[in-house]
Amino acid sequence: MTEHFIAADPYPWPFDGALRPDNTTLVVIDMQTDFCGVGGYVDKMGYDLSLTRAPIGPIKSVLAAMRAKGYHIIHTREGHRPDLSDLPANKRWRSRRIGAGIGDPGPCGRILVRGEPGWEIIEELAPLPGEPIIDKPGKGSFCATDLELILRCRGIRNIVLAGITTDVCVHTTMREANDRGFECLLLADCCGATDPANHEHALKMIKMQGGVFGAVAGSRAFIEDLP
Ligand code: C5J
Repeated sequence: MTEHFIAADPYPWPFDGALRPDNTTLVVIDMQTDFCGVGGYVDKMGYDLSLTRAPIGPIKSVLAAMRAKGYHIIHTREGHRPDLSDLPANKRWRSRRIGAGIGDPGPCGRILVRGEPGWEIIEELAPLPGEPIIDKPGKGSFCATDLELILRCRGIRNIVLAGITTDVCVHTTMREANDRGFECLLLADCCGATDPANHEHALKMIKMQGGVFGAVAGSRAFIEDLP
């Protein structure tokens, strides 16, 4: 079978050139109002929204390119049940310390609670019918979800990661996926963190040890190289 590679750092991705629409998915992580919209969780914590909004345009372009070529697309949302039965006490306590208590009322409804306006994926990146949405109570997309089952059922082994935040939910998901044997590529300009240095350091961590968690590419090179 023909081999295809994306120009990536620290190695052309995927490692074996087995890149096809049937075995590869984009996972768009937590592009919710709570993480990049006015009045959401990240805004309530006082962070600069331009950092978590920066990837919206690049993700839009990658979504269009991958949808056009028939690749799998999966979305995730971080959030908790309305009765907060899946919210660990320490997670709630920490969020309240910084003035954005998970489960408490805010300008976009109860913060990080399923079904509330702030928890919704932003309109610009709305999932299309048929694209699975993974609801996760934690930072990693594999913990307490059916993501791995869906990937295995579809025969997916390559994962392209986009979304927010680079250093928290995207990185945790990449590490979880890597340990399960998935071949991962993070698109640098399709991610953003609440701190620019954390974003850069998160990228550097991936590239150590020959690509300890996978590889990193830019969306433009990715779209150009995508078979
Ligand atoms: C955070 C996330 N940062 N989606 N969640 O709490 O990265």
